[in-house]
Parts: sequence; structure tokens; C-alpha cells
Amino acid sequence: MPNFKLTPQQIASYKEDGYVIVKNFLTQQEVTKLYSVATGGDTMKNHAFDLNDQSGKKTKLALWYTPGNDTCGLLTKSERMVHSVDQLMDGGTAVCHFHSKLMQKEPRVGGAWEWHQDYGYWYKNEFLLPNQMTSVMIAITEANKANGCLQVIKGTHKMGRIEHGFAGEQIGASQHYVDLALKTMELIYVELQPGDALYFHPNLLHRSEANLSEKPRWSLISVYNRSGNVPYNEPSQSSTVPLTAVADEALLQLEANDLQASANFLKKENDQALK
Ligand SMILES: O=C(O)CCC(=O)C(=O)O
Repeated sequence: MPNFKLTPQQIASYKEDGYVIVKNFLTQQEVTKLYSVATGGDTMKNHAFDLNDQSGKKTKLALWYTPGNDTCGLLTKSERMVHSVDQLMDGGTAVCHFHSKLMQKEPRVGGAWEWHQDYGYWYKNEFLLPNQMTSVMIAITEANKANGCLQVIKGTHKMGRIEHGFAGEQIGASQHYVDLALKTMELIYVELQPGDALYFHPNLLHRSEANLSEKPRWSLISVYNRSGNVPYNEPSQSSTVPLTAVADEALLQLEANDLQASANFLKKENDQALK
């Protein structure tokens, strides 16, 4: 998508609903490349850890802070990503990358995510301005009800941050407030095709169910922040380092390659909040 920009309608949907889906954000060729690097490379083998849900089912994920000149990094830093998140986040300081996660929900055993707001986690990192942050999920494989696609409650970003407690190794939102939200706000299953993108606000309530299907679900989520939104309790520096955008074409032009160690991977044992 050369010179990709979100339309005024897409921006308005994000502001109103807390999310927006962009179909075919990646071309077939791009998503094929991403899939081959994600599934065929060493990133998951060397850097992934399991995140347990309350029933002990696991999601496998690798999380890193510094986007390099590898396939995932080039996508994260691509003009289409950087410019579009710039359209969605409040404030005018530079666009930075907080972190990215490559996630695999394995067939039959891939775990659930409890209802949460991402800002339920990031508040603990002492980011003060959730409207100056946003996430982009790229579907690497199809995401549907059967393989535990993301579910969101439309409009819940307008509730502000709600209480969170621990749920397995995850942080879960107060079920009372989730139940109240569901009285009037719509539950949406975010079914995506490979290459589709979902932009979502840090206060949007979301969860996903276990993957009980026969196929793995793979996705990449990149989180962006404004340089002015300094976190006061976050050891990584990336979220305030301005990104230099690279041409969208770089993703296909450079050799397919795996993430490098310089990406600064999160090691689970050192981590408190996991994302
Ligand atoms: O992709 C999923 O199944 C859930 C991911 C999620 O909730 C998150 O990363 O915050």
C-alpha cells in the first residue's frame, strides 16, 4: 500500500469504537513472507516463552523492544505503520515503538486471554497518557471464532481504565465492569484474513478464547507511543526513541530474515507485567 493513510472514516471509527480493521493491509506476497519468517525462523525457538491462562493453556509469544532490519522490524517501522498510527494517537511528539509480540496459539492447546485493557498493564509502567498509545495487530494466519480470534467490546475505551487483578499469569479486568459493559455495548469477534490489520486503543476491553481448532493462529502485535508520553516505571528505552520510518517496499526487497538478538527480547523470568 504505497502512501497508505487511514481515511477520515477509519479514524472516526477508531475514535468512536476504539478499534478499526483495515482489510488487506499487507499484500499476499508480504504476508507469505511474514508467515515464512514467523513459522520457519528461529525467533520462536530461541526467544519465545509460554504465557499460561487460568486453565493452564499456553500462548507462545516472543516480545522485543527494538525493531531492526529484519522482516518483522521492517514492517513495524514501515511508513504505512508509522504514518497511520500517527493519525490515531493524540499529541504531536514523535512516533516511537514500545514493543512488538509475535504470537502463536497452537492447535488444540493455544491458551485464552482474559478480558483486559492493555492500559491495565501499561498503567503499571506509569505511562500517563493512554490516548498517546495504540496497538496494531497483523493477522499472519486467518483468525476466526474456531481458533480463538480476538473479541472486543465496542466503545469500552471510553470507560477509561478499569480495575485489574491477576488472572493466571495475565492481568484481568474486573469482571463486574466487564458484565456491566456487556449490558449495553456490543461484543465483536474480530475475524481477520491473513494480512488484515486491526488498530485498537489501549483502553478497549478485549480477550480471546483458547484455540481448539486443528490449525495454529499466528499474529504480530506492535505497540506505539509518543515520545512525550514518558513511562516512569519501564526499564526499556524504546518507547521514547523516535522511529525512523522505512519505505514500505523494504519488507519485500530485503532478504527474508529472522529477528536479530539486538531486538532486545523480553525474558519472561525478568518480567513483571509481561507486556
Ligand atoms: O491475540 C490474542 O489472542 C490476544 C492478545 C491480547 O489480548 C493482547 O496481546 O493484549
